[in-house]
Amino acid sequence: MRRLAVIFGVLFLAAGSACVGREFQPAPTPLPTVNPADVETARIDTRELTGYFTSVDCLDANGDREVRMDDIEQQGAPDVNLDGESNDQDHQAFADLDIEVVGGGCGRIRQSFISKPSPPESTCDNGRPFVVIAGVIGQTSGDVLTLESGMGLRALLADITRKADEAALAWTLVLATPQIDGAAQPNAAMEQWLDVTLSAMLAARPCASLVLVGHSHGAVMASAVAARLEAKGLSSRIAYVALIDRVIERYQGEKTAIPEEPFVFNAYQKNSTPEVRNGIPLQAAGRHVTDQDFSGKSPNVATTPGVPPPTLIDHESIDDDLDIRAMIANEAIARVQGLASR
Ligand SMILES: [Ca+2]
Ligand SMILES: [Ca+2]
Ligand SMILES: [Ca+2]
Repeated sequence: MRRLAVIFGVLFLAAGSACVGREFQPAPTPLPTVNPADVETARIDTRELTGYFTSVDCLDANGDREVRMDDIEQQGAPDVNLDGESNDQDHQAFADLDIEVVGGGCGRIRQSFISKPSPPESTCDNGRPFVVIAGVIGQTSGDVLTLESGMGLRALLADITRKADEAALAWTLVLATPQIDGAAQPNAAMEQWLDVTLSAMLAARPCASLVLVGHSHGAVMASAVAARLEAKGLSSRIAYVALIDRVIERYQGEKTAIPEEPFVFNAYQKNSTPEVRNGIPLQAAGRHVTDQDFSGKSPNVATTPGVPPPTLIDHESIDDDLDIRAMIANEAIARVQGLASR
């Protein structure tokens, strides 16, 4: 019943945004925001994962246009310690949170998804290494609930979870957009949100490491968040960062920070027009960055019947490429295993 209601809601919202425009604004409908009890299913490529979605701008419970810890205490916190409930330990993680929102009703856009751990009972006590697999989709994709958005990045995340299963690693998946719609500074707000939630997840599980991947603006977010975590002394917990065609055009958060210590794979291409839609080498001297230019590569992507793939890889297809996805998934899990065996 709940699922039906969600599907109906999505159809309604899709119809509303496409046809109704500004003349008619339906009354704000409360969304399930962070409560881990509001478990839903997310389709991540061919995997169906249970977890819950967050609409960060909808968390301003007291309506003062700031999302802070006192709001989180009223609304329930994301289950960042992954024990299956929203409790005080989760609330404490948000002690320094301060996200300014535009106000006037929340935007009903779901900006992040956190899956339940797999396997569910995994803790650091059982000796099994744990990895937080976090991915940020590209800028044009509004809602992480929408199946049509960020398909390549979702498929990459599914690849990484399958590799983690093969390697007998426990994991949790985090999927996010590169902006919090409804925040005064959408990109910077998500940098803060992911910083807080991911560092809390790592703090709650001393055996956990982090894999962070992103495409387009999601890649800018991934590098910015990795740099923030490093500034908190967490660089030894970051197993691997993969940036896929990192495009900074119109990104309004932290565009220049690249972490010093973690391994960063920067995959880019130069075939798209205009030129600002191409990734660039980071040439981050002194850092553990590997730049790789895939401009000469024919895309190895699933095709729609009757629609030929582009001759050369471009900004839209680079995240879908099966070869690049396999490279990243293999390297990510190898790095996690390398950290775990230290
Ligand atoms: Ca507030
Ligand atoms: Ca909890
Ligand atoms: Ca794509």
